[in-house]
Amino acid sequence: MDALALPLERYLSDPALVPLARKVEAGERLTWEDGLTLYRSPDLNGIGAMAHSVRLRLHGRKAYYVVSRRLSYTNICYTHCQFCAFQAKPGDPRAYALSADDIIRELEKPENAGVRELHMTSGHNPKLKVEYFEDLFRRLKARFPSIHLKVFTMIEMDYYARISGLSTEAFLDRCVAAGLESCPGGGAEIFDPEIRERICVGKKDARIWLDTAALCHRKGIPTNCTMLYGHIEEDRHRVDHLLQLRELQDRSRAAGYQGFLAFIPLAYQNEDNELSRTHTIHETTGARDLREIAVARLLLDNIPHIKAYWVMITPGLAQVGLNYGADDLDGTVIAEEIAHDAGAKTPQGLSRQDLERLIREAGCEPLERDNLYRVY
Ligand code: V47
Repeated sequence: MDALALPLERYLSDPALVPLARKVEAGERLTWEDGLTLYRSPDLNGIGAMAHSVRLRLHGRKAYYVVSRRLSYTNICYTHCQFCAFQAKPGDPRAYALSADDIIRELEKPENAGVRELHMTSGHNPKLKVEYFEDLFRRLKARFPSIHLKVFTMIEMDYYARISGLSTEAFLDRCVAAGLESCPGGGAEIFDPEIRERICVGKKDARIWLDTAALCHRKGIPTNCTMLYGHIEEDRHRVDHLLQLRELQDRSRAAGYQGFLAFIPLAYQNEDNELSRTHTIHETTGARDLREIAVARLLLDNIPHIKAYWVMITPGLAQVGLNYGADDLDGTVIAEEIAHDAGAKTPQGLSRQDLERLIREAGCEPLERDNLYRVY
């Protein structure tokens, strides 16, 4: 069954959702107020059904995954994000910075055979300049030509350009010439300035994140986008964040660029970080995580893919997310640090077989993809 029987109203128990269901059915865009209604309605299954109908319209029962490897070239970070347990200051016994040789040696290990995407995000380490990245990317591409290089959050790109004494555009051009192919969606957190000031004081603001993403899109570099939820933000901050992403995607698309490929809701992991030491913040719950996936599918009508990131919400819930608006389980991951340092209890990686079983048991068709969603 590749469509839900209409009208969508039949799946709702909350009358406040009926006008939204009519818009979803007609392919009309949801508004700011609709976003708040989605966050406040008790009818999670109704919201899930609406999101699932959009997902079925866009992707049928296809569910994507990628054979990927996470790798952070350094955890040394001069920015102070209160939610982050991964960062280390120089002198900290945990602090590290990997050379190109270290990274190549790591990727040569047998467990990385078959990796098609190298996803690298890291700290803001003032010792790493553009020459480090050019050398790294060139050598990686020479040694592993078929591995796609997906590197830098928008905030990292801005940081490494500045400390290299370059404009972001010049930095990006040099990295692309050396082999950079796309960018992950991290670093967005929550765009609202007051919340940002409280969870990542001093981190570059929403404008920098959005402008850098727009620049990547203009240069033909696709990016992803994220939102960190489940800490001290409120419903209105999440609606605002999602609509700012939608607005940028409208502009990138209108100018003929691919823009954002996927949105990933990131559930706040609350261990070993300053934010959870200074505030009482409970782990997100399954209902909360499913709602984020569904709301994203409904509001982000111009972003093709929604990922259910099993590392942060567990493989079982990510699997359910495939029926709540998500069409992508991200990937094998292999060695994740950022969420696990902050308390994630999920496995370090999943095999291709694990991912395919999760997808099939959710009633979907597993498809191994590359970074641009071309199927192998
Ligand atoms: O940038 C940091 C966030 C991001 C915590 O693009 C935290 O395909 C939760 O960007 N709890 C890294 N989140 C992860 C990321 C990502 C993940 C999956 C897929 C893609 C993609 C991108 O994680 C960071 C930051 O925003 N983060 N600390 C924490 N305690």
